Amino acid sequence: MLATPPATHVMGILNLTPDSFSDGGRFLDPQAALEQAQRMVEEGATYLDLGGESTRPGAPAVSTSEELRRLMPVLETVREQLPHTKLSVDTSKSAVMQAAIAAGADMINDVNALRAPGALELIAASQVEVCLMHMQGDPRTMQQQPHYQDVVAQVQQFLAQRVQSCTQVGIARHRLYLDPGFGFGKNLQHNLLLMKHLKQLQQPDCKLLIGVSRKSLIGAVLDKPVNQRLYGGLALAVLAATQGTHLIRTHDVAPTLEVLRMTQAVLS
Ligand code: 8Y7
Repeated sequence: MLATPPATHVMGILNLTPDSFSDGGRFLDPQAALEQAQRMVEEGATYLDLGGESTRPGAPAVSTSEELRRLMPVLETVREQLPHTKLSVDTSKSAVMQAAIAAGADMINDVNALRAPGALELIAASQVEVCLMHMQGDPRTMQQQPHYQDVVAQVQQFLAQRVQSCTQVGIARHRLYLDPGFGFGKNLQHNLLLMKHLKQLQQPDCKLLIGVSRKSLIGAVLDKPVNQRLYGGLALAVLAATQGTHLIRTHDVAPTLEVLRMTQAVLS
């Protein structure tokens, strides 16, 4: 018998890198970002993830000042206009975390799992939730030669160690989301194994978060370009939900919620 999984919620992606919202490629328009944020909330997103640092494979690093310049006007506008939506900020930099928390962010989504100097202590001194994501290598080089003896066991061990580092500084487990980091230093086989065995990544009192929206693992299986990966992503959302995932990070809020509601109607 399948145990009733916890309800799965959706986190809408609000990308603030210049290729997404641009005005001559130099200014990010908070009003355009707000409209997309409002659209995703109307579609049923409970969280929004705001990111000013591109973490795509091969993407160049962004300075702290540039990241803040992209993020803060949008965060302040969205915070004011959507007071009941949980706002997550996608960053690995302690200075950006601190500014985001001061501006009312509810969550820090860190693809580097709080490994920057000062990050753990800063989060411990706050009340925010955190996503700890696994990545092998760094965004510039991670897809060059991903290698594991046992990808599921190694990702599980990494996440367990990061949970321990968090609890040691006083960050309670219920504030933590764990994420295997699909596509972050993983080849297709690694990604498929992690999805098949997602449940093994659970840690007591922590939640699971996954992000697979439009990613290349879908493209590789289905031979589809990035704008035709929705159905593949929905299949992965169902597989994640049946393994107890609490939060799914996606560009496609409405269709993801539709498959989750149908899945939960059967499982509950
Ligand atoms: C993920 C993510 C990205 C993910 C978490 C993309 C920022 C690449 N992917 N954060 N960020 N999990 N927690 O294609 O899988 O969205 S960026």
